[in-house]
Amino acid sequence: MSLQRTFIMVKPDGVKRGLIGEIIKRFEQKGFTLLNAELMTIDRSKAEYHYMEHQEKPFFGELVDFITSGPVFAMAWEGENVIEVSRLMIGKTDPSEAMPGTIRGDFAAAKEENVIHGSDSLLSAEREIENFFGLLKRRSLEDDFPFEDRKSV
Ligand code: IDP
Repeated sequence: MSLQRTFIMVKPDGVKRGLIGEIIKRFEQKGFTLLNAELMTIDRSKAEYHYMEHQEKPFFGELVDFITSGPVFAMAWEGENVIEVSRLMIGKTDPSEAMPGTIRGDFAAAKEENVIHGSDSLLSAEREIENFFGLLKRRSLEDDFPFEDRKSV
């Protein structure tokens, strides 16, 4: 087991369809810790950097058009093996192959608009978190607001 961080993003189709709360709920219920979150509309250079490994693919232009077409909900999460576990929770890239019970299996119909992104490795998680949030100022909610204090509010 290892404590990891990952970058999760509700894509414009997921934001439009009101799925932010459902997605946060699944990650919280699993026991992961939300480190940072922001609703933002990203420019093409941030989107191109995010999807740099797909630069040569025929769908790259459409992918960048789509991800910049409206607000996304960007999040950084922390937890044990969160990179691999969140990929399991998200499901396969093509929603028609994603298992029921996964986010894409339950909510998405097409791979061009598949609701959610999750980092696929430690290296990409680090790069993606930095691209969207810069260096995280806040380590976790627990550091700013210990659980003992929360109970007395
Ligand atoms: P992932 O999001 O499951 O990690 P990747 O292979 O990294 O999948 O692809 C990034 C995103 O590019 C996918 O989530 C999907 O929205 C889009 N994509 C992947 N393959 C295709 C394709 O063949 N046509 C159009 N879009 C695609």
